[in-house]
Amino acid sequence: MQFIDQARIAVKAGRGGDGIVAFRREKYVPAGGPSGGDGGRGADVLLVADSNLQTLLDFKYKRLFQAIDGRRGGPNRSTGASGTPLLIKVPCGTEVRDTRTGILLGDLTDAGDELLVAAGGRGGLGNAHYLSNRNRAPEKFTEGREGEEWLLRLELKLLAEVGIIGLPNAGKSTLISVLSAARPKIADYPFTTLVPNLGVVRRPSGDGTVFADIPGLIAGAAQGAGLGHDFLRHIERTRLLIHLIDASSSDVLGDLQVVEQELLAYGHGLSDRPRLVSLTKIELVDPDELPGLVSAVQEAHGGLPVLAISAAASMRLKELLSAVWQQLGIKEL
Ligand SMILES: Nc1nc2c(ncn2[C@@H]2O[C@H](COP(=O)(O)OP(=O)(O)OP(=O)(O)O)[C@@H](O)[C@H]2O)c(=O)[nH]1
Ligand SMILES: [Mg+2]
Repeated sequence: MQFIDQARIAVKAGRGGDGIVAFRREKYVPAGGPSGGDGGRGADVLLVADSNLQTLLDFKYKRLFQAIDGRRGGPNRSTGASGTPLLIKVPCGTEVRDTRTGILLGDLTDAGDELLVAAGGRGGLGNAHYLSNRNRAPEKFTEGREGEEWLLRLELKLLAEVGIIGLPNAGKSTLISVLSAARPKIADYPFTTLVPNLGVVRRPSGDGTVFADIPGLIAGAAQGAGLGHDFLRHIERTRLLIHLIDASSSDVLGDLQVVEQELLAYGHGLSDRPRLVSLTKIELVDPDELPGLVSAVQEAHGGLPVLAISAAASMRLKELLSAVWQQLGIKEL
């Protein structure tokens, strides 16, 4: 499932260096000719697609990108140094538009794709260029040109990598609201969530992974009950599911089975999709009974690890995320 991540950035290329006025000074040459060199070019700004990035999260913090200016020309016709281009890394799939007109400037699809977004200013000319028969000692030079400056809108279609599933009221929306900046509606009745909510959760490396809070699943959903069929469409492309179960439910094992059963009934390989089963709202459970409950769920879930968390009370969320990163093959720092 997709949603659009957006960022606005300002890019400014470097100004060209000025040309200079200088004259040759050599032994035995009384009046040397003009020798002022040209200014160097200002640095360009380029966007480069990088497969290590998944979201535009970084651009929420840094929005202004300025490339360096070209250097002034030197004596003896030496040209000033040009600025090294400023490369801004963006995720693969980023579309770049001019903010003012909305015109598409480019699409960085594959890793390594580059797009010039602001050209550096040309360097000015030194006086060496202005030598003529009429003027043997020109004092003329030109200034470097300003670099281009643009306001850009970056857009990226994000794929949710992690889907949060479970019965209605399990606490799915609450979980995404504490893990990300998403602010879905949360209420103590079923089917509060009718369309998925997406949130970007920061990885240990600083980049983000998209989580989707999926509408509640009920028995018969595979046949279309509740929001059944939408559900399939939403989670088909996720890589990992977090199956949330309300630990305070009167029938925790029954709740686990209902959802697991529906995954099987859906087919499309959903029941093979890696998933983390997680009991939530654990602060509502008697602490003496919790370990027994966790082992019972673990046993029913084929011995796979079961995490016990509370989104509302912020308990063991770090452990949950560690497990998510591990499952996705993302290294922790
Ligand atoms: N005590 C406690 N209550 C929680 C916790 N997480 C969620 N809740 C409450 O459980 C109720 C349902 O939470 P939601 O996050 O809306 O549940 P949901 O799974 O998104 O529900 P649907 O969208 O209807 O499928 C709300 O009243 C929440 O405040 C928790 O960790 N502890
Ligand atoms: Mg919800």
